[in-house]
Amino acid sequence: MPETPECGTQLSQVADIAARFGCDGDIDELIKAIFEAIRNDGLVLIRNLPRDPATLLTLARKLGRLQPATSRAASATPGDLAYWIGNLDAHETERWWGELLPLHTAGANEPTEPKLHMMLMLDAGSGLPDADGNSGQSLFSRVDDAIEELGRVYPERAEEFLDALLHTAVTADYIPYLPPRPEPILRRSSAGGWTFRYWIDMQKYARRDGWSADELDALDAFDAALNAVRVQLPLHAGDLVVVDNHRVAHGRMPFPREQIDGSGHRTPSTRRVYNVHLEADI
Ligand SMILES: O=C(O)CCC(=O)C(=O)O
Ligand SMILES: [Fe+2]
Repeated sequence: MPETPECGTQLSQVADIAARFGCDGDIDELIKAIFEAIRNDGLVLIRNLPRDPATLLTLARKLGRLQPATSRAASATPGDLAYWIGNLDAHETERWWGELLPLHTAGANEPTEPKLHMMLMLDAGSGLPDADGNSGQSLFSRVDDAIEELGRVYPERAEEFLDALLHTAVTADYIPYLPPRPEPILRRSSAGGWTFRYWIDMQKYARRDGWSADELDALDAFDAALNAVRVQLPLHAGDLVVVDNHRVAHGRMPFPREQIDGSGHRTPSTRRVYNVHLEADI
């Protein structure tokens, strides 16, 4: 994955970050630089932001139009942070807490898929890495890289695979009360590039939807390629990642469920990531 701009400053701060981008403290120049990085690389990392939900929303509103958080509290209203920020109350959903979170794109089965997905690392947790060296490192994988990899590994079948993925619909379960959205995984963007939607357990859903053996081969090959080209990025508290959610999947490695302090006292991991979804024209 190409290098991404970084900022080593506090954000009261947006101006300081702008300076780091060589933008002379002009917020509009900063936003332009972020968009350019996302257009080029699909993602951008900004370091050392205040871990403050209001600041996150301020920056988000400069980048696009906020979409309500999927996991928001039912009682939240647009004046509440919980209406816009995901993972505000919970560390993780029960199922993925401490486990590998497979690669996925945000809103892959929702009526509106955000164009931009922002993740602010609030607290990276202080547990030691597990036996395999995992401590919740973030994972990112670009659809373009996966398709290139597919061509390398399956020079004979890549075209057939891409055709299946462009045309075979799959219904990814996510939110039971939303209408199902059976659609293919791969799409061609208007500019001629690739975009995609991807959800955890996609292979299971395709099987349930009755995909043929050849179509399942295509999906298995794509999933393997997506994972083969994924990049691990250990985020620190205050790191913000903005991804083009139509081009880049995200996930994370497992992490220890408990933190152990100097005297052997165990407490649940404090690891916590906020997320925000945006519509944006980039
Ligand atoms: O816990 C994480 O690092 C990522 C969680 C996630 O997928 C999200 O916030 O959208
Ligand atoms: Fe996610």
